[in-house]
Amino acid sequence: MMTDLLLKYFRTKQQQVQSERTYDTQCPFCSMQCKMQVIEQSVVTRKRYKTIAKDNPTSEGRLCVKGLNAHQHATHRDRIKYPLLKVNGGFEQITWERALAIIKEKFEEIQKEHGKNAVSVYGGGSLTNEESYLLGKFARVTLKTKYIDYNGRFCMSAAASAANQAFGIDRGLTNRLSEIEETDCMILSGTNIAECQPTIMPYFERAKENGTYVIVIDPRKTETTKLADLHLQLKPGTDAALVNGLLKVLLDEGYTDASFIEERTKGFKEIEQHLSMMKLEEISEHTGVAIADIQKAARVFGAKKTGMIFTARGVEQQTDGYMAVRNLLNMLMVTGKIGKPSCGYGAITGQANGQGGREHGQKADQLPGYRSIENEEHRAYIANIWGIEKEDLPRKGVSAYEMFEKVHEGDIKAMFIMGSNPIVSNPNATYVKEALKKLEFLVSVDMFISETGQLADLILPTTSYLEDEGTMTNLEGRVTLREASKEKPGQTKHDWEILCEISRVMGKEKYFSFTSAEDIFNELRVASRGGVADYYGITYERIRKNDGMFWPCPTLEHEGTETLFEESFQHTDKKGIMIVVANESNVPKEKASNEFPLYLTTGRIMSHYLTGVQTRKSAALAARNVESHLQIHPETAFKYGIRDNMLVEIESKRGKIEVRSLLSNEIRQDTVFVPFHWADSQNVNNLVSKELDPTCRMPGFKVTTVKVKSVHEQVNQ
Ligand SMILES: Nc1nc2c(c(=O)[nH]1)N[C@H]1C(S)=C(S)[C@@H](COP(=O)(O)OP(=O)(O)OC[C@H]3O[C@@H](n4cnc5c(=O)[nH]c(N)nc54)[C@H](O)[C@@H]3O)O[C@H]1N2
Ligand SMILES: Nc1nc2c(c(=O)[nH]1)N[C@H]1C(S)=C(S)[C@@H](COP(=O)(O)OP(=O)(O)OC[C@H]3O[C@@H](n4cnc5c(=O)[nH]c(N)nc54)[C@H](O)[C@@H]3O)O[C@H]1N2
Ligand code: SF4
Ligand SMILES: [Mo]
Repeated sequence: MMTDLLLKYFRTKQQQVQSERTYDTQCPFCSMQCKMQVIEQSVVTRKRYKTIAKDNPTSEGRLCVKGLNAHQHATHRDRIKYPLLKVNGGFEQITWERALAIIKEKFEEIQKEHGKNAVSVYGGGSLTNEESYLLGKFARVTLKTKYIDYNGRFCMSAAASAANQAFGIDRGLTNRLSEIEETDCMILSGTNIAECQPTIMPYFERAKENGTYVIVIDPRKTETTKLADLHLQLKPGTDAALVNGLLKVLLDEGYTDASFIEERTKGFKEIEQHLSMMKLEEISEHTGVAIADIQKAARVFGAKKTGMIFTARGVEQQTDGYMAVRNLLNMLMVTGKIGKPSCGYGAITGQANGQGGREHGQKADQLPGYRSIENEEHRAYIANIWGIEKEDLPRKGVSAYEMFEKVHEGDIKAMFIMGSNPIVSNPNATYVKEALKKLEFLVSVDMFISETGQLADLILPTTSYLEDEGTMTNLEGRVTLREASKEKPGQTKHDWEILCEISRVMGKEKYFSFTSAEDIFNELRVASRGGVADYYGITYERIRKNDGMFWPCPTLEHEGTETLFEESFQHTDKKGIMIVVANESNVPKEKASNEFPLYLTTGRIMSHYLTGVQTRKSAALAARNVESHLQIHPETAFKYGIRDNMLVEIESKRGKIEVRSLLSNEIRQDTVFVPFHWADSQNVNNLVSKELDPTCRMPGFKVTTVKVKSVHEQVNQ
């Protein structure tokens, strides 16, 4: 009796929390950048974590399942905590001193033999603004290479180029989130917000409650398309043509805003002429959308007083993604539904810092503040801030995927990757893997040994969203401050510290003498001053005080700009530019054939994030989906002898993968869908073609033609 009581007493004692600490931070995943608090409880020798939401103006105190479980990867035992060197095919722990010495030696040796451009840099949209800025500076000042690009090329490049060309500025949302609730009509094209930015949903749900008419364009039914009053379930890759159909109805039936077109835009005449030759029958045939539905969508959008258009990767990740988005922007301009309350455009940004990461210089052709590396004035301004000669600034390089072509061609011999897993995220992945193997020296800076890391010669351990402080710019264009304060695990270093230390050993210390993220931000502010993405008036103190600040914000007195284009567009003549868009891409898309009869489209599911390196480590998230799947219509499955939950081989011209079938009525019969969160034999990018959009260099992730067969049958044959 006594022993039982004693045991009980000790057990309760053990279970008691010995101490509790809290860390305020932001979710590391999507562009909503939900604010959160991670609670760490120490119980005897073990630590337990849980995440709770924190109120803020964007996510209004909500978190989705990924955010709630993000601590599971950040505190996972697989986090790398020391520099790792590849020795005889395995990794050995080494000191930072040795790692830095190796980097210096290899980079210098390769550059001496093959020129400065033989070393390349590859960044990512998870990096803070400070780190994105510094990575660009590191490439241009420390390495003096022109070869730098980042994973945002696969993410925001089509929408960004389209908005830049049409409006003169690329900021995800042109107006406030709250205006969504008040708009009369909206078009959601190729965006699955319910699974990809779940905490934004209440804005759209409230719009529905207020009577907003919702038109969605997606080849699949998703949680998002449930919002729809009208779903245009088009054939993948035919958005540009579909929008021509919508425009044609708008023009033919007089839904245009003549005074807006006249006063605020250019290019209408050419569009009018172009559309006069088009036939709705042909568009309907090409897109698979009924004429009546095209007419209905156009008539409702045209007739309503206010309207907004949202796009994401469905319409953008195409070899004519730039043009397809331009056509949707044409629609806003002909109807005068931009620059007014509850009217506007939203490119739903993807990654945590997908917005800020595309503004401050990790792009091949870009300098901070959205400046151009080919513009002499811009070069002079940045060279002056950096204290170098303008002539020493490299020129523009090539896009992310094209860097791997340069590796195959022998121009690039080394690569420094910070925050990306290109083997899984690039199209034509087998070719990319071969390129990475070909490199003389590959460095991966990551929290984990990713699939790309496995091929690296050196892996440098970085910090996570719990430890690394810095600013991020969310999907609204609001600059937020991630006040991460947890102590760094093991010998990890922040990305910005790593860049400073490599620059130091390579003799460039004076350009990288930063002691904090805020220090870097203060240089970024000046570097961005006068640029399109002007952050000069934003300081850490002002961000804290105002719950984030919108750019452009040119002075310390300026309040920040929530709504764009109220008076004029950003081009020097203040006009918005419309252009004629062809029904079909200049870069031909694959067409279903006898050999490859189905369209494959790729994308995301709720519980995993991008190449899955982080979310596959989280027990709670992995449990929801342990492996990839092929979403296929039951009739199509029947035709190919595929039953539910069966291993299926999917083959394109470029390769094969094997995933399990998931029969579903929610997809077109000529189309299948596979998420891209898994690697190796489930890496769907082994199937995707290398063709790029000629304007923005976006790959066509959303259309590949494939054949499918059950693996089981094959064995029996
Ligand atoms: N859960 C989760 N959330 C995420 C991410 C994640 O990996 N997982 N990633 C983040 C990032 S980086 C990004 S970029 C965003 C992406 O967010 P989204 O772009 O919304 O996500 P996707 O699943 O890639 O594609 C969206 C939709 O496009 C549809 N689609 C496919 N082909 C076509 C087409 O030809 N035309 C049209 N109109 N639609 C088509 C798909 O059926 C899909 O429903 O999500 C962010 N949020
Ligand atoms: N088929 C197909 N392919 C696609 C897409 C698609 O829809 N279909 N979408 C594309 C899109 S939109 C995107 S954004 C890309 C993304 O593709 P990737 O760039 O490969 O993105 P992640 O999977 O996030 O890889 C990030 C890596 O960086 C690490 N990491 C995370 N945070 C940090 C950090 O702060 N610092 C450092 N140093 N490392 C960090 C992670 O552990 C992970 O290994 O994929 C693209 N590829
Ligand atoms: S994944 Fe996006 S919506 Fe979900 S908690 Fe993180 S930031 Fe918020
Ligand atoms: Mo993305």
